[in-house]
Amino acid sequence: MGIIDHPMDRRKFLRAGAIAGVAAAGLAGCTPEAGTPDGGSTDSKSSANGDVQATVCENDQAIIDGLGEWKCGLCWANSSCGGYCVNYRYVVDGVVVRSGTDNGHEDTEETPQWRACPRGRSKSQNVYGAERLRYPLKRKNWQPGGVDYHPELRGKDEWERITWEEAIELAGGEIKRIYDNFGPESVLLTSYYVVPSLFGKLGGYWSWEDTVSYGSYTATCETLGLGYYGEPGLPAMNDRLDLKNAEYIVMASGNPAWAATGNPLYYLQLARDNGTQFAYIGPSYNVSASALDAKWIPVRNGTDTALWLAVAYEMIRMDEETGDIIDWDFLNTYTLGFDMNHMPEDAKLEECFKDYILGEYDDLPKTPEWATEICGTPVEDITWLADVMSKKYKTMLLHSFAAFRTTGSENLSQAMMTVALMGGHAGKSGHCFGPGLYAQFAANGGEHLVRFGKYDYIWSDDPFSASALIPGIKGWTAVADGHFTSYSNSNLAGTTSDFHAAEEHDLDIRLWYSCANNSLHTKGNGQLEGVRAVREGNIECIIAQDLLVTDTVMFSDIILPATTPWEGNLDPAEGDVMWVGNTTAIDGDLNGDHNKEIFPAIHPIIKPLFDTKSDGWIWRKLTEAVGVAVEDIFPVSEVQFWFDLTADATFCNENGEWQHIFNVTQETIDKYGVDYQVQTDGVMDLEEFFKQGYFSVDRKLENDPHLFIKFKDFIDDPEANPLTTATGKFEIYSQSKADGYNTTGLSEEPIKPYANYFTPNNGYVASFKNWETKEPGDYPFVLSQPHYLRRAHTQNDGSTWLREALQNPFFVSRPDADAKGIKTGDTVRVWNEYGQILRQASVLSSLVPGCVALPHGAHFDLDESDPDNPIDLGGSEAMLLGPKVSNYHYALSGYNSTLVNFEKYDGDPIPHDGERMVAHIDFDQFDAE
Ligand SMILES: Nc1nc2c(c(=O)[nH]1)N[C@H]1C(S)=C(S)[C@@H](COP(=O)(O)OP(=O)(O)OC[C@H]3O[C@@H](n4cnc5c(=O)[nH]c(N)nc54)[C@H](O)[C@@H]3O)O[C@H]1N2
Ligand SMILES: Nc1nc2c(c(=O)[nH]1)N[C@H]1C(S)=C(S)[C@@H](COP(=O)(O)OP(=O)(O)OC[C@H]3O[C@@H](n4cnc5c(=O)[nH]c(N)nc54)[C@H](O)[C@@H]3O)O[C@H]1N2
Ligand SMILES: [Mo]
Repeated sequence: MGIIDHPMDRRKFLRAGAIAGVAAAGLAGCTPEAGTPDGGSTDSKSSANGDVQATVCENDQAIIDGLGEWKCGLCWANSSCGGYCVNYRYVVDGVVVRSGTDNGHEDTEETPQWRACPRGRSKSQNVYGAERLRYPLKRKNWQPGGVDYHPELRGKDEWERITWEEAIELAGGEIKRIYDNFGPESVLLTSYYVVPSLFGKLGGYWSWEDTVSYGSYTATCETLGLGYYGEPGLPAMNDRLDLKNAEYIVMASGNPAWAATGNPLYYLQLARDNGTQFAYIGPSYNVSASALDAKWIPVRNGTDTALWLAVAYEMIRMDEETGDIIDWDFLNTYTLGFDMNHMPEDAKLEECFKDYILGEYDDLPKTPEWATEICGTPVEDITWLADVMSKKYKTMLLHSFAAFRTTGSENLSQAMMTVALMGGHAGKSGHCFGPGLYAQFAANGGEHLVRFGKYDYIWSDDPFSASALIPGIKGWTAVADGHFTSYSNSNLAGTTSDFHAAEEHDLDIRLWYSCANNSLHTKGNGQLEGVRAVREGNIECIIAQDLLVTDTVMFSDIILPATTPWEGNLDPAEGDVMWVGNTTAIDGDLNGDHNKEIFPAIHPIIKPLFDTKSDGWIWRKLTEAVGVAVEDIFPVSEVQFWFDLTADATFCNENGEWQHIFNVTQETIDKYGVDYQVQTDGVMDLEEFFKQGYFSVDRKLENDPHLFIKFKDFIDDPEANPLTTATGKFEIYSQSKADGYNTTGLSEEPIKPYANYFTPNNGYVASFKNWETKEPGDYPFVLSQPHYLRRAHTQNDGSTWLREALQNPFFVSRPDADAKGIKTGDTVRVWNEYGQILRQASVLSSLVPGCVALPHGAHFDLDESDPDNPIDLGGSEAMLLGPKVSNYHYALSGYNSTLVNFEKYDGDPIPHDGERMVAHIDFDQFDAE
């Protein structure tokens, strides 16, 4: 049986969720009667004997009677999926009993309803559900002091409930002891959230980075001219109102219907309804492609570079025949390195992209026939794509970063950029290229039209470790082995110019602090290497501060349960104050769609539940406990922080000026007891805004002052508005790209300054024992790890509603399934040299044969009954991820080029996810205390 809890009886599972809500709410007494009165969602309720039935509860009646109030209770899932969608919660007597979204006004192109997705709408399952952390806990056999801490029991020990006083004393004591005894070099802090700078004040800490979301894309943004505005490739594309001006939208990876929910798919559908034609390039014909009636151009995951080089070949060939394919004027004005007549001054190599494609240097023209053997795309599709990318059409080439999260994709950004520029698709209405299908940037480019008020003072300090960076994909191995090789000294948001030759470093981690993060799952092979690191490495203390039971929490020593962004007070007299700092909305200044045009209300809607405390409270107490002056870390109160962030927010008005959104009266200032000046230059009363839940910027279908066209400034006047590159132009030949990559010394064969093809170390071609004879290797299937509708990473995995609605299957193509006698629903075993999992198969006709997929983020449920051969029953993709380094990029997160094998499982079939529990701590046992 798995160490993380046994598959749980469905009744008990549902009861756990219901009881949590009831216990917190003091609401009880469901009567088994008719269904729910509206389209909203409610918790499944259980009757006393645990049977699940359709019921009308007191809260249903409360809704019918209008006893509660709709409040704006946002989704904090992960800003990356589309930002803070507008979610309303019906609150009765301090309990959320229904969820709804923005539907109070007409849905129009200029003012769409800002709708939420299934995850946002089922957030109450996170707040009240079975996987909610309720009390501070300590692992039974762990003792402070670094002697008696039994790391070998991590993940299988029992838990003890402790008070907050004890929790702060233990955690603060360990932080102080380890900093004093071992120094900052022994501390690992993992978080993507805004963490107060306490650890910075103590001297710093290690963090580690791999390329996470962006894959190889980030490294070359600035060197090629792709744009960088806090995040790679930003602004991602033209404004949403320009989508319909494109004749073709070519989607190269991405799946906004699952991974950018909110409005992006709606914007794309409006363009389709207006006549824009779509193509989708990817290993599967996913729901976004089908919702847009896109033409499917199949490609094996991890092989897109070959496809784009062949598209370039076809464009050159066809242009020679017809003369209307390549926009030569455009290339000659805005780019360097396409042909030998337009080389950059810093070029060290006398080679250009065009001659490379034609095979001048290696006798290998990059023809569709050459490419198809690698990428599997039919030759005629490559030719079709070359025509669509030509200068004859207004074309947008939009992508997410899925294809960049593959090994060997180092030249993909340059290959796609080159093709887009050959057709002249930049800087004009209807034309663009960039990451315009990626999550929060999807389908709506341009700078944000709303900005948060001031919040600078809470940003965390940089880690001390500026001299060396632990590559994240090998991070756990480094902790376990006490050693790592560094290839860069600044984080990977930078460029290849930060890369350096291999440097060896020792590592001795004694404290791991995880805040709002699940690195034991989401970093490298957390499941095997991570578990090895926490059980066999030197870590004396693991502190996990979270809302939910995560894989990391399960393997920690001290659990600090935080309030969700729904919980808290704004008046200290009423109890604990909310902490606005960890809400990912703060990223909203940089993040996409919804936050581009709407400003969400962040305020508490219910009181703190169970024995949880806000992140701000926890950090303050720890600060005191380790003897650092609280004012040094928190210069203002929580309420002041929240107020400044909100009241001082601005928007871009019709004249392009930044103006306050809100009017703030003295009454409001007095009400919250904050230090603020009366504000009269806004357009909406602050209290009104809290009721409405959001503010949105007016858009117009004609002459919209905010209509954004990416690269327009540069295209209109390249001299006055040069790009970030060494030459100020798009670099189809980039000396700095090549020099940066080649400094790592990882490959003997240097990468070229233009987008050349090299065989990736991992993925399809590497899967063969013999490529010439096509003799397959041990792991002949290429796995991608889609970001799944059911979850935001590992968050929501414990939601009963979503588990019942959506399985977490292993996707297989029909021919591959047939060959192995597998049908949808069959249990399959999937394995590679790193690990093995069990899952139900979902057999698809819309997947390229040889390609398989497993959704990212299922909590692991490791069955260690055979200690040498553990198997994961939860279907965690982290189990299959190896710490393989890419050809030139030492920290490229190659999730989507993972190699596996699979077979029909001959043991007992695994139950449906709706019938089994995830990683779980039985909090019921502590409820009475
Ligand atoms: N529901 C939900 N939404 C999320 C998230 C989540 O966990 N859940 N996470 C958010 C975050 S942080 C991120 S980084 C984004 C990720 O969002 P994306 O970067 O778009 O990644 P995916 O959604 O995994 O993949 C999208 C599509 O790309 C295709 N694809 C995979 N590999 C390749 C390839 O090599 N080539 C091509 N052409 N296509 C490929 C897949 O078939 C899939 O249909 O999602 C964000 N949105
Ligand atoms: N194998 C594989 N690994 C991957 C990926 C993949 O595709 N395949 N994708 C990668 C990508 S793109 C990303 S972005 C990362 C994401 O990696 P993580 O950020 O580690 O993933 P999450 O599961 O979102 O973990 C965030 C945690 O923060 C908690 N949390 C949320 N809000 C708060 C708060 O206000 N306070 C506190 N204290 N906690 C809070 C949540 O409950 C959750 O447990 O995963 C990466 N890892
Ligand atoms: Mo991500």
